Amino acid sequence: MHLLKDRGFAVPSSEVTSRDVYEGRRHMLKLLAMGAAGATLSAWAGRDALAQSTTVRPNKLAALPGSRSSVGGTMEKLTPYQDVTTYNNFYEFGTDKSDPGRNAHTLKTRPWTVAVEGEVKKPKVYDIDELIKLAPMEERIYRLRCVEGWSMVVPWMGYSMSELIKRVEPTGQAKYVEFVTLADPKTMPYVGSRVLEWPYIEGLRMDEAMHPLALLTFGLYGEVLPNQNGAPVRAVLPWKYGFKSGKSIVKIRFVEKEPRTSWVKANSGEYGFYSNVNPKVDHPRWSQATERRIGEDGIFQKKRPTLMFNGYESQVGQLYAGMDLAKYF
Ligand SMILES: Nc1nc2c(c(=O)[nH]1)N[C@H]1C(S)=C(S)[C@@H](COP(=O)(O)O)O[C@H]1N2
Ligand SMILES: [Mo]
Repeated sequence: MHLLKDRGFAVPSSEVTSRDVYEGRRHMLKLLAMGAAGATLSAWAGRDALAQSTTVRPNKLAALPGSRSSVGGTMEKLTPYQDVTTYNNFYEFGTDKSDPGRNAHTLKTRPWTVAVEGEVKKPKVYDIDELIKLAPMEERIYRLRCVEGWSMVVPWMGYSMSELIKRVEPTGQAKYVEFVTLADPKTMPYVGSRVLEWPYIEGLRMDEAMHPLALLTFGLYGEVLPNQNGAPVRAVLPWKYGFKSGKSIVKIRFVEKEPRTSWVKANSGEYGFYSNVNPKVDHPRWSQATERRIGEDGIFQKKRPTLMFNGYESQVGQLYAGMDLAKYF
């Protein structure tokens, strides 16, 4: 495995796109899968070494084992790793897109527990390393559309939230799920600022949380989540605006009433509980009809049309049948 790492590549790293590298790693994954018995830890380490040798990685992160999923797959070009990890919203670490990438190194992701409680027959405090192994991890390539008008395509790693939900056995009273994320003033410089009420709280209706697309996410690009992307565990809900996908989750509560989420508390006229991506329902201060793909910037770069439910209408449309989406925005 040393050989791989030390040999390097003739092409300068700047000329190798993350996509190329990632395709290479995928190919290697396929080879490993074909000789499944040989897919040992050292092989995983080798795969990682290959990736390390061809991209500039600010942090060396552990590889996550997982298989490719057909759920929500898109053929669109992946947003480069560099952009995914340096252009972020994570207000606990600052309101500038570059703040989380610069500040989130202070976040301590071990030890870490996630308390699953409320209207469930089997409440439990999960250690993060137990949660990671709860169900087989899959890679899901999802678009993430921020309410601010930009989007990314990211290969996330995780498993459907339903895997966790069915294990804790919600009671008949469980109508909604609330996600509470970490609010630690010692490691998060903006907790205490007035931009939002802390902790950052998000929520879903039960049937939304049970939808197979709803991903409990532990990694991206085959590695554990960088802190700025919500380590060690976050939600990714690809048909909803990005702010619904809470980062660095510490508590999952099953409740009877619709949770009061941080953004609804901050401005209920601008942000609703549902926040489904919808090009026909504008934000009071801007249009939601188009979006800018991160990594494709340039003065001549055309904006992309925003798709209903961010392109996942055939999968999730039924959840909202008969609902007035302008009212329940
Ligand atoms: N805890 C927490 N989670 C959060 C946020 C935040 O500020 N705090 N920002 C949200 C917003 S607005 C978006 S667009 C996505 C961005 O995720 P990414 O940085 O991994 O692209 O995270 C969401 N999750
Ligand atoms: Mo966002």
